[in-house]
Amino acid sequence: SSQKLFKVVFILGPPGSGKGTCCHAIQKNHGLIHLSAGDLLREERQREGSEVGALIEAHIRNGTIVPVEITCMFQAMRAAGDSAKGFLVDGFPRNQDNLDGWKRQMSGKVDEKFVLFLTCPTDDCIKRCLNRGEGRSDDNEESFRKRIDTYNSQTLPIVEFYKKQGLVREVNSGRPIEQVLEDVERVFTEAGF
Ligand code: UP5
Ligand code: MG
Repeated sequence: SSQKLFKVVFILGPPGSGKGTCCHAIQKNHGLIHLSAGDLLREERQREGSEVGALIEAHIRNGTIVPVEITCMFQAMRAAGDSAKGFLVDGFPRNQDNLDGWKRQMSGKVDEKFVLFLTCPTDDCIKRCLNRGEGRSDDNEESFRKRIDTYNSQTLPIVEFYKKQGLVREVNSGRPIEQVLEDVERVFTEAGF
């Protein structure tokens, strides 16, 4: 068909592993549009008149994953439109429900380039989250533990799914940021971005 495919790179990794930080750098240098699933949910939670704000907040605090119908990813991609060179999809898909919803909505419309998979020791991740200072309601020890449990049980199997397709590019993000970004840049350059 003549329909233009959206180029997509997924960014996955544990809470606090540096997904957002890496996306900011890549967005700047490569003209890709950064869509953080978590940021989109936090925006919807703050929106006046939102009917799902309380539900989103409950999931965020509890480190659980909202039903894919509530995830704002698809609308955000559509809103960005045809001018986009490609998308950095940060923190999505995180579980089988997300992946099923993604396939339903997006198959035939996207060119999945690769998954940037950030790995970072849990001890470093928790320190980063507790020191972030943005007032996030999930940046406390109890919520962090729940986020990491959800990540291990539900998100890692999604990384495995993409690994079987040969699409996973792993970068150790438990290092100084300059070193992390150097490797991340290389992954994007090698992929033709
Ligand atoms: N930092 C970054 N890199 C560093 C480095 N190399 N050295 C030292 N410090 C570094 O980084 C975290 C902090 O570490 C920052 O202060 C940074 O400066 C520093 P950041 O880039 O923000 O890490 P990131 O991986 O983006 O961490 P985040 O906390 O955003 O990850 P989560 O996956 O936990 O959060 P997200 O916003 O994606 O999701 C939040 C919740 O929303 C989920 O738990 C879930 O409840 C819900 N959600 C859904 O339900 N569905 C979705 O599809 C998405 C989210
Ligand atoms: Mg983030």
